[in-house]
Amino acid sequence: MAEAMEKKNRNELDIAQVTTCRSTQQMLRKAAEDGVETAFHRAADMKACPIGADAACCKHCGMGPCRLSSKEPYSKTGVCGATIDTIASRNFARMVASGSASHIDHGMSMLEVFRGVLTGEIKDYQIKDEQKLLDVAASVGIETGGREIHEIAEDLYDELEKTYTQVQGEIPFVKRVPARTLEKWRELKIVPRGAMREVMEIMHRTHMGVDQDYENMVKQCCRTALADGWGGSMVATEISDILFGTPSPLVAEVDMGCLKERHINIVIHGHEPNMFESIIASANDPGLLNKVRAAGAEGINLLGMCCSGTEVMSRHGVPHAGNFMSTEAILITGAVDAMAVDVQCAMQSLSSLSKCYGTYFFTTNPRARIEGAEHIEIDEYEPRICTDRIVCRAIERFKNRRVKVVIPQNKSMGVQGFSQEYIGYMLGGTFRASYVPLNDNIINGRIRGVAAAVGCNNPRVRQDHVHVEVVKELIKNDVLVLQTGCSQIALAKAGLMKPDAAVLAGDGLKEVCEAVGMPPVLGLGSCVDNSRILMACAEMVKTGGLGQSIADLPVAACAPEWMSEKAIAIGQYVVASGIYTVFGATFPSIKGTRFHTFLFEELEKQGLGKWGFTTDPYEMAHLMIQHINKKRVALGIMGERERKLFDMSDRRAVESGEAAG
Ligand code: NFS
Ligand code: SF4
Repeated sequence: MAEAMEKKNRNELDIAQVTTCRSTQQMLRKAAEDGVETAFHRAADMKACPIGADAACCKHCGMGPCRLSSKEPYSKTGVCGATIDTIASRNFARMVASGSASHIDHGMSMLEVFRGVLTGEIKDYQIKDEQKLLDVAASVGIETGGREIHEIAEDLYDELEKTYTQVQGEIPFVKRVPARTLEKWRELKIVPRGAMREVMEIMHRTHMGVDQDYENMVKQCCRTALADGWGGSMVATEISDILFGTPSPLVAEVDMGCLKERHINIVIHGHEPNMFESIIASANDPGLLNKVRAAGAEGINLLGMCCSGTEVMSRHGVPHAGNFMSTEAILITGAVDAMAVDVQCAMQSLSSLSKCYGTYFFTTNPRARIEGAEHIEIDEYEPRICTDRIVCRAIERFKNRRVKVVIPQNKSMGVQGFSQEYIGYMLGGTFRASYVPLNDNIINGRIRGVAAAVGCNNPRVRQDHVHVEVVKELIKNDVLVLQTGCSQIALAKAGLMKPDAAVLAGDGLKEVCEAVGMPPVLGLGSCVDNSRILMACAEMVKTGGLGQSIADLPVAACAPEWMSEKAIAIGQYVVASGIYTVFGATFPSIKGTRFHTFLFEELEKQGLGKWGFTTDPYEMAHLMIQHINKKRVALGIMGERERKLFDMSDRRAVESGEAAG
């Protein structure tokens, strides 16, 4: 800690202004006493680079780097003559490539585990959900009638591998895309061939002197992002369900109050569920539990954070300790005996911060080592070697705890673990799972529409504030909200995943929630589980009455506090799928440039969705609601009273000129 204390005196953080998470607030106060810093401090110290924020710089070759002015008339170009639109679209495309590649590679890892299970080389995991296997196989055209499960599974593996390796044709899961939407993609030539090919092609096109037409670049952004949403991410979700079980609702606890003083606290933070699944087995191993007792601990307390946490909470009810901007704060409790990460969203600072508090910090994935972390690499063929070792090391830390333990006493319970399948059962009944009741309730206006609220935290945004406020405003206006990732955890901490949160909903949505006994906000899991939201939309189109394509649905999406390139990839595939998508925090392009206008207006005119932007949660909610209303009008399902209200708010929007984002 001394080393940290020597750092120059930093501006005092206005703690209540940087986060609304009470546990994180408490830990930030403790951080000040302890003299340690977090991303909140660093964000306050480091002003975001204004040229970078506008995506107006290029370092794609040695003639540059080139910095363009973000002031009109935007006539300045790079040394090679590249315009602001070319440079911004290339920067955007590389974000899409990196974000998509992250989900795609994650999906590939899951598929590799699946292959290992099928060959019998991996014995620690099995096919757990045969029904899901059959459903997924049938959805990509594999014959399932009268065949052995194993045979079907092998065919499914071969088919899904094409998601990655295929060089021509269409990825397998486009078979799940509503016909009209797919037709549109074909017309625009944005149907993904194979994920590897699409990512490779973006890297090629963004090289100096290749694609210098922002419209053409955006096409490849769509194609690559779709290879994520309907490809890599969807494979990750479906294979995880097949191997570890499709989630169905259960009660789970969230927040740092889930830490237990007399237990060995192990936090798993990252994205792939397999390491987590294995450590659950380790934590129940009788031999290891003997060691736990011998160490004087009352047990092992496994906790998740970030997306793998959300995923495993959805499947098994493992408590979730917090979202992205709480991953540093939880170390400040001193209560974490071990934190293990795999891939994505693990800040490098976790390594030095864990040293300050004597927490043992582990990396486990060959792709992601962090200086100062102890690397215990997971071997998918024998995952227990890694996870047993992490448990043993955590026991050692417990015996040698030297710092004072301070556990914030905040904890919230809620219902988690919805899936697109379960939404069908919940509304339609177990024996006739169906989206008819959902569509009916949308058509009769009890539910105005459906919104997805997803994505990260960002230290430049007051933690959880925008997530919580936008969702409250949506449900108040009868919009059913589907959630994943850090956004889901923000709402869970705020208590919105309890069925009695329905009192916060508008009368129509409240009536539906009370009849079914569901919360107005449904958590679907991790960021790759955004593919469940795509499937729910496909199901709504298939069920009928709400138009022919996803773009017709009264649906909108938002990522209020995004920070990662993965979020941009997700936004792009959601837009390409036909959905209006509003981002908060910041947006990597300059309003008024042709590239920006293309993303925010032109894509919709082509029959896809479009982007939107605002940092204000209420404006965000109302941009989404207006869009949902616009779709309701087009579908002819807008009631008279609503139509009048819509006209009024619509006029105001036009007058204030914010409709374009
Ligand atoms: Ni998804 Fe953001 Fe990370 Fe998950 Fe959280 S920060 S894009 S929500 S943990 S990936
Ligand atoms: Fe500058 Fe063009 Fe090179 Fe980019 S590609 S660094 S804009 S010269």
